[in-house]
Amino acid sequence: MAKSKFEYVRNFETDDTCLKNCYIVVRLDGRNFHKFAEQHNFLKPNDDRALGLMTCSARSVMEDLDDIIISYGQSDEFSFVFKRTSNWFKRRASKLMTHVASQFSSSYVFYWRNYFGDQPLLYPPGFDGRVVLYPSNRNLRDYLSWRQADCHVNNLYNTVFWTLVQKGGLTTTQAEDRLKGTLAADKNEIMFSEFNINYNKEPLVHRKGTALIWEKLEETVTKSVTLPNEAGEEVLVTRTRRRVSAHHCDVIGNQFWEEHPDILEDDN
Ligand code: DGT
Ligand code: MG
Ligand code: MG
Ligand code: MG
Ligand code: MG
Repeated sequence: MAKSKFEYVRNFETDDTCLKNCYIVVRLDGRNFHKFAEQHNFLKPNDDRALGLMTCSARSVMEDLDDIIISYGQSDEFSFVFKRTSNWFKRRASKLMTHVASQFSSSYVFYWRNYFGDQPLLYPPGFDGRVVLYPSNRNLRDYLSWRQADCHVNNLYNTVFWTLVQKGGLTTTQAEDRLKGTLAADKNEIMFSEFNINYNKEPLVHRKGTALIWEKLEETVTKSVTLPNEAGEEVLVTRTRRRVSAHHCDVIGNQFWEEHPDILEDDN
């Protein structure tokens, strides 16, 4: 069929193919969640309903899209890592990012009630997305370490800040002044000596965030087979299923990566 004279407009599309051999990371972040959290009465500093819904939505992204090997989330953000050999949507950055963002956003709304019950969703939340390429395992691990370090720094600050306000009776301005210039050790000390809180015993999900990975499960089931002209027979069948599992642990050190050697592909 002859091409229409309009066909040339296709050439205005730009090539956004992600460089080969690189891990493709898509990071989403809630739009204006400071306000969203206030308006939906999120508990401070951590609302487990909100964190649960984020993780549930990330799970839906991993299960419904191809080639995501690990994802990591904290606060109002989640990062999704596509395997370096992925050829999903010909590695087009805009396709990958928009599929992740839309699947995540629609899941967030779809599953809202499961986590927030009677708290109504007052307006449609949005998430921004970006794509970053990491060419080596070291770079990818450093990326995830960076996000987990961010989780730690923010959670330590928020935990002591809201303790000073909620338990210590300070105003938010007073708590801010009190924490100005303090180091991590000072914050730990304030919580321990004044409120008898050992920060290291605070929930791991708040201190470490959430890593989602694929876990292999060996499943043995009995299956009845009927061969032609024979009586039915019960046989044991072993099959491998995979499912997404959540981990609230350190991803900065080596242990996690040694325990899950399948996540990263070799650098060479
Ligand atoms: P943005 O990302 O530039 O559109 O603006 P925000 O407001 O989303 O800022 P961001 O992403 O830097 O910070 C995340 C906000 O979400 C932060 O203000 C606190 C809020 N948030 C996240 N998780 C929780 C939670 O569990 N409880 C409460 N109270 N707030 C939370
Ligand atoms: Mg921001
Ligand atoms: Mg945000
Ligand atoms: Mg954020
Ligand atoms: Mg289409």
